[in-house]
Amino acid sequence: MMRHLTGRTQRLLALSLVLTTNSAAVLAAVPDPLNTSDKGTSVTGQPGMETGSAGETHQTAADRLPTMTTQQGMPISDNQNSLSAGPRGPSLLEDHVARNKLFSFDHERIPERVVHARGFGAHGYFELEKSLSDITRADVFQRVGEKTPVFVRFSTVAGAKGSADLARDVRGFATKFYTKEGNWDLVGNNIPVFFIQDGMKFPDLVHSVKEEPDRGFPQAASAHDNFWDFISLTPESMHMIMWAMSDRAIPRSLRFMEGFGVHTFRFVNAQGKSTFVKFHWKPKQGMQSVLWNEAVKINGADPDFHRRDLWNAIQAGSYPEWELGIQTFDEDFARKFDFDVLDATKLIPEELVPVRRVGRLVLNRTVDNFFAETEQVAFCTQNIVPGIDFTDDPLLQLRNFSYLDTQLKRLGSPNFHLLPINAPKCPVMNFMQDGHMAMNNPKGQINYEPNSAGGPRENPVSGFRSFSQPINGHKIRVRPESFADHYSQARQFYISQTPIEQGHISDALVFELSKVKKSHVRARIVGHLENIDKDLASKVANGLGLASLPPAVQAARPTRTDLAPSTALSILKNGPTSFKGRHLGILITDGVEARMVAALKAAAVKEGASVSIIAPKIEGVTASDGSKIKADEKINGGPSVLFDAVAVLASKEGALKLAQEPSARDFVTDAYAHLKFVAYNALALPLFDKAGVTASMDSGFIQLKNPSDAGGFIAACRKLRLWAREDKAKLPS
Ligand code: HDE
Repeated sequence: MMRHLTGRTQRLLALSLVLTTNSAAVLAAVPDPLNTSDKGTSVTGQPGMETGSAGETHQTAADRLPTMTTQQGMPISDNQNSLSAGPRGPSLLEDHVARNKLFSFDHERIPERVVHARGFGAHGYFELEKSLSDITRADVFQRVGEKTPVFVRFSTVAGAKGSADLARDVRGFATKFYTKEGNWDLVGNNIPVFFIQDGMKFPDLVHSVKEEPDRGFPQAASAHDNFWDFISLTPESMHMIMWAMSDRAIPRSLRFMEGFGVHTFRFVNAQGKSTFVKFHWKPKQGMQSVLWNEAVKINGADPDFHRRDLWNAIQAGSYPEWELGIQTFDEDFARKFDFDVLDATKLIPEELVPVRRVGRLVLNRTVDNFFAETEQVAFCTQNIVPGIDFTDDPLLQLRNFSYLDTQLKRLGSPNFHLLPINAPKCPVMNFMQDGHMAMNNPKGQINYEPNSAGGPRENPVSGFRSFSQPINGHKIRVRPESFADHYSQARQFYISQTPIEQGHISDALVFELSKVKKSHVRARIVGHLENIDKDLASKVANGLGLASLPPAVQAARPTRTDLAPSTALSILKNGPTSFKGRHLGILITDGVEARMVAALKAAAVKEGASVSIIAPKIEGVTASDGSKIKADEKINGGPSVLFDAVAVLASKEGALKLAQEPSARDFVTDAYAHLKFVAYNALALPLFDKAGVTASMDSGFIQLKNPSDAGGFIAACRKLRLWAREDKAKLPS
């Protein structure tokens, strides 16, 4: 019926309908479709386009808005209706305007990354705090106080681009340093070791963890037959499995996790001397993870939990920071070390080689456009700079081929380095030219070197020179003997954990293996665990319901029991001492005491935490003094799993109503089960009664009698969880 109307007439009609059918108050809340000054609705990104200014009438705003064009710049008269033969006739192929629009739309996607598809990036800087000029000539490590721009992309590995953030998975931690001598990409993970020793096995590892090919599921989950079958036949992965089954694989926030370069790299100084180096990122916010039961629920409540958290923190000016740490050592140490420094399934305990903090990474700017930056960023391990070099780690060597190859496929052009997110911020000068989407072509007659005209020349002094490493050997396919110990460091990791963390590892193994249908695979994994720790193997066997322990898997090397526990490997032994950067959820009802809410909020903010108000209705509540308190979430959209600590402040009537609401009862039962600190006022107790937690209320439940009690509650929250509750809050394993 509206086919004959132009777009503008349609909009005006829609507006007049709103005007005639709604009260003025309702209309005020309806976003003005023509006022593009509203955040998020502006038409920008095209040269010469400006947004309208607020306060104009609809008609004049529409008249003065910039004219929409095709990609060729031709003005468009109608963006609502395609060209057809008569009002009800077929569409005409001649409609170059509609075809131009659909053409662009049809190509909006590029191939998602095969691994690390789901990611989230942010800009920031790296500031050098200690000069490393004695051990590396890398420009980024010369001048204390100098800031180098960076882009960091965090990711999960196994899931597709649209998968949930809290999968049990390794997190990617990839940093692009835009240095004055070229881009350096440190493409690391939040776990310092890897599943495999040789890049040749990477496709098998990834195939095994991804969706099973006949059914296309499960996605973003290692809890299935293929993964555990592969792992059970790959003893070298056992150290990594200990990490992946630990709480490291379910971080509370991307801000609360460590990062690692994983491989041993080289620093090379001005004299050409090489020093081995391992890179670490230490979060200034401290480490924190979720519980598995919590992770599962977060994935349902907010699959974007991690990206939203990072976005919110940066938008609020609470910029996450990491310290860059380095472990450096020479050939002598490498020779004496119990394991091969080229083996990416091994780490060097911090107790043996301390981590030296040399600078800080600050993330202070979210992206302007997710696709242009986070999706199109192309990390390549072979992007190194003078002063940094590779080692012969066979995983790293194959990565150096794979990343460039992958970017060509994903971005479709050898000129992907010209995209702003990938372009170096220092001069780029060479005679490379042409190709897909070439934008920087040489000017003039000369495009070769040597030439008699001038132009860029190689520079043997400042240019990149590979470390002059002697190489000799037979051409062979073999795994070195020095890579053969697969269990000793897995054991060291396990015994370095607190009993609570050890319990989480065995629980995770039981959970994952219980999803495996093939019993011989389950048994084989237990056989590996016996080589790591007998008690762990028994716990898992018991959790799976095995009648007896299966035979231990034959080990290539016996497990060493003389490796000392390393404190640095535990999250809980290194926990933060503040509630800073954490998130408090306050559930309130009509009739709440406004002073109490305000005091709690103020105490949290003073600590550096953020606060969300949850209420039965999104418009908020009317407090006992008649004031209005706005809500950030409606109760069923703001479950307690989204917060680090919670409070329930209710009136008598409000609490009785909440007690009838399943999501309000879950709010408190989950807070209890997830060992959170919970503040409440006495009138809120009927909710706790109905939820069945009153009898279990322990020292983690803190009653607020007066507003002055708020500070004490926030101080208690610094512990993040009441671990002592865990044994009572779950089924004994
Ligand atoms: Fe990757 N990896 N990887 N990887 N990796 C990719 O590159 C690959 C490995 C890591 O946010 C891919 O652009 C091979 C170790 C991160 O964009 C691909 C091998 C570590 C990211 C690829 C490894 C990583 C990737 C997929 C074994 C930790 C995300 C799309 C030889 C040190 C970067 C892409 C981002 C991404 C290949 C092993 C970390 C296919 C062949 C070990 C953080 O090229």
